[in-house]
Amino acid sequence: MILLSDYQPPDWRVEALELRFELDPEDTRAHSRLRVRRRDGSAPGAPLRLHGRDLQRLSIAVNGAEPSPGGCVEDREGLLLSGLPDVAEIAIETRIRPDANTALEGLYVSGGSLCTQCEPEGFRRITYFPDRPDVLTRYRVRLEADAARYPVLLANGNRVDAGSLPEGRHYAVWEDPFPKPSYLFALVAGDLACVADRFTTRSGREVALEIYVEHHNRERCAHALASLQRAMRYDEEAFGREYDLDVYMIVAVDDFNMGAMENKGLNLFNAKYVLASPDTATDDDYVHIESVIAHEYFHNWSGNRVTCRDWFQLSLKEGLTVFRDQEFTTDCTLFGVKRVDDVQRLRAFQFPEDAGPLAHPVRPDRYAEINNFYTMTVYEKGAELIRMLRTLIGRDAFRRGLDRYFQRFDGQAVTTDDFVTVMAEVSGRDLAQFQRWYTQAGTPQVTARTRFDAQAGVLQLDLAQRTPPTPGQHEKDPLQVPVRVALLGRDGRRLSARLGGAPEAAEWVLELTAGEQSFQLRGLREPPAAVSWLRGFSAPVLLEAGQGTDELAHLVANDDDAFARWDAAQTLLRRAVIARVEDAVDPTLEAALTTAMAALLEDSAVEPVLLAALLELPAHRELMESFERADPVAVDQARRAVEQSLFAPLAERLSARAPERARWDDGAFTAEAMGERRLLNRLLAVRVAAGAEGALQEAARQYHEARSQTLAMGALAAVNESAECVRGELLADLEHRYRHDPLVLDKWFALESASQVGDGFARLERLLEHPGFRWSNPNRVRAVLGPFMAQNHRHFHRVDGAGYQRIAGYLERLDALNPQTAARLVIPLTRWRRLDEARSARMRASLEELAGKGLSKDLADVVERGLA
Ligand code: HT7
Ligand code: ZN
Repeated sequence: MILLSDYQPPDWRVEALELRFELDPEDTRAHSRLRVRRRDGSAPGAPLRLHGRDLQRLSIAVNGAEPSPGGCVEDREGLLLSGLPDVAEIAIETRIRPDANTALEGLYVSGGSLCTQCEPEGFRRITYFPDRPDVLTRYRVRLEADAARYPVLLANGNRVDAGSLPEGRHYAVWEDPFPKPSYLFALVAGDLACVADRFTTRSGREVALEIYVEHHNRERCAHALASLQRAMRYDEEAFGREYDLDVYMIVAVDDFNMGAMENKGLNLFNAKYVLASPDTATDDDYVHIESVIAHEYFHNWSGNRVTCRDWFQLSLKEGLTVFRDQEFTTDCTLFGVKRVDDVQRLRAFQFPEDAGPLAHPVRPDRYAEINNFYTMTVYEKGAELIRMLRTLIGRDAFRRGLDRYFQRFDGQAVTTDDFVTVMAEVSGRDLAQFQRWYTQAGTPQVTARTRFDAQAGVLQLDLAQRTPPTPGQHEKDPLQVPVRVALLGRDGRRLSARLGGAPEAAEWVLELTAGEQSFQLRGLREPPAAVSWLRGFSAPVLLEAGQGTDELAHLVANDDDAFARWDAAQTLLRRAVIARVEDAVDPTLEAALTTAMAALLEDSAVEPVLLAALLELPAHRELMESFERADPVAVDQARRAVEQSLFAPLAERLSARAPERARWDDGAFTAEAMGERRLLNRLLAVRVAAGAEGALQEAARQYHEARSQTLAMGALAAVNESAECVRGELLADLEHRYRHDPLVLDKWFALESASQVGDGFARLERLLEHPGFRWSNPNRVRAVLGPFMAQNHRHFHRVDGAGYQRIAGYLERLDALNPQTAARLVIPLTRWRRLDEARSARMRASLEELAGKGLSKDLADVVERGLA
């Protein structure tokens, strides 16, 4: 177990690093030359730790001589060199086999290319080095390879030399002028097409932009390139950050464990987040590509120029960069509905994590395997903390704080405390209590009640907070929670009032800091008809305000805050589903919901994209969190029953509100067109779910006539739970058309594995035998196993436990190839505590059985925490 409290600064600095690679998939030689210097103040005689994993060491020399056996000791971590002078030059030659590397960490083969993934600890699989983020150095890298097989040779920084070598080989030399930690190192060698453009920074520097893909994909890069240019401009305008090298390169690879990687000047991307054309990518894909491209680009400052001191500080770069990419997508692409999408994701994925056995603070204080801490908590909750800081200190101070942070810590490896300290400095606020958000796990539960004194014109708001215990943290302290509120009058407009001594306003941020606290809004001339709570989702909490159906319906009809309006609808919908799960159908509530939805469908002022979100029921994953224990199949059925009962009476209105399909079916990447398509698809799905007459035929027509993939996929998603033959026909057509296009085929895999109709086990087996499926490709494995566990409740949660057993068997097999992917996919099996007793016991048994199988460190870590 690695503990934050054990952190010690490095004893040695690496002043410079030269690397020379003789690249070959079966036998790569890495020659490394490090100049190291004992750090001032380090313990006298402290040895130098060089991490290394699965390396074949061919030679090592210290200042030109082989070290004595006692001076160079090999252990589980790598090499320990002792007796070194204060300055030394270390030369090491290692041999690695990229073609045998199925873990996809370090140097490996994808398609015909050689590529690397070093974050967090992949560099130690390439060569011996102090592989920790607080050791920064300058890299000079020479790549040598067969010229015909690998015409493109890339590494970080700027290319300073290139040329031919005997026997058909060639070389390129790259220098990165910015000191960096080893996790940001990258190299690529391959036969790739380059799609290029330029960007002129605001200070007039010319930057070459280059995207490298397999030759047949060169037509699918335009969106990624345009996204990069938008992100670069946005970072200058919104955050004052400019790019710093002569070239910015992105390489798309098929085999990749995650979304993308921000290596300095040379990003590596999962091809899924680069390639797009209207017929092969949906609007959601376009939006994701844009946001991942932006995210990796933004890391150039938040992560690369200012990096993390240790891996406990991961949220320093990830939380801040997610916040930055969310702002970008809000301002440039999705506007108001972006917050709704983000909160939906947070509630469906981060809240369950924070309430389960894998809960951990945004800044964890211990880990067994750091790969397992790239979580929704570190990323998404981390971004919420940054957002709350901005709410608390104000936009201007926050922006000044960011400038000061980047300036003060440029070229350094720092902590989340350093970040908050700067924000406290620029704002003059005491943020000591705020720091608890970083150290305390769990989602705070906030309750809110109001009392109106009509005579005095005062509304009293009583708030209370409580954070439930999480693994290893039983007692919780109160947090600083910014609760943004407004009041709506009977006419639906906001009311003005005064909070404390502040001037009259129509929106307030209540700062809840104690366990229980009251606030008064004064000067009200009429009783508020509704309280709009937690506007913009001002804090990542579960808020329960005890509002009645009428008050919530008033918010659904009138609230001018998109999030709060949507949230009011979600509260009503959630209540309706919970009532059905508890066998207590609430006809009054369902009728009120139908009336509210009917009014929304008639209201032309509601933007299509928001209307689509308002018509959506809370996700199954989120609903499961409403119960201590639940039968997931029953929750799914209740959810579908509510959808059916709610929308069946609205069939005509739903058709009447549908945007004109032909007009919007062009794949245009504009907020307006994407909003119309989202509404089209939502209305179709709702009509199919409600059993509206002709809806299935309409879906088939939409699929066959679609020019954009958004509408084709919308039609398929709508029919995927239908037992009628139309489902089979459409899916067969998709498979037939795209069986040679892996990214589209993944969508077919996902639809097939998610569907609860027919024999889901037999179908799953067939998918795993499909010629397009490979156990060695994470995208394929995720596409087949992920939706089965997340959506195919009838099969995954079969009462006899057959679904759990099957998945455990697959994961054991996957673990032998790719531990990181196996460790992520096992997470649904750790949720056994939340299931009804029969399923709970069976899921736990499958997890226990898996635990006894001699697993990788990655998978064992999640399984053990899941069982604890
Ligand atoms: N920093 C990169 C992410 C990364 C990652 C993500 C999940 C699992 C393991 C990982 N190793 C590196 C990309 C990013 O956040 O921008
Ligand atoms: Zn990131």
